[in-house]
Amino acid sequence: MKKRIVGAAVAVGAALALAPLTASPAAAEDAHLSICLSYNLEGAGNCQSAGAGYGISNLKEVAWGGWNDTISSVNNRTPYRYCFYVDAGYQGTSWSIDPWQWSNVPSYMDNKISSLRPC
Ligand SMILES: [Ca+2]
Repeated sequence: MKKRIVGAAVAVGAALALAPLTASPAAAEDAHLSICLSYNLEGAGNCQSAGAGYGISNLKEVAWGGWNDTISSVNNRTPYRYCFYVDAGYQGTSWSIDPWQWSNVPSYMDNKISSLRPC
């Protein structure tokens, strides 16, 4: 009985010791990277963040969905090129921004973006 308890404690200790090693530094860093979407020009005011590497197929369906058709500038703080579309489902007229760049949304896309994804 005593031997089994000791064995279990060792197993738990080993699992805890391994946990930090399984998360790669790159993955941990990615969690802090994001696309910052602003409804003002030049990133002024509040922005909403989309996680690095993820797409949003319909801005109406996210918690901050009131931002559909409102985005006027974008700050891409990720290593991914991102494409933006005037329609949900990555459809319609599109525009892209390179990694680590920020830009005002071009006039033909201003206040029209409804979806975005790495591309
Ligand atoms: Ca739209």
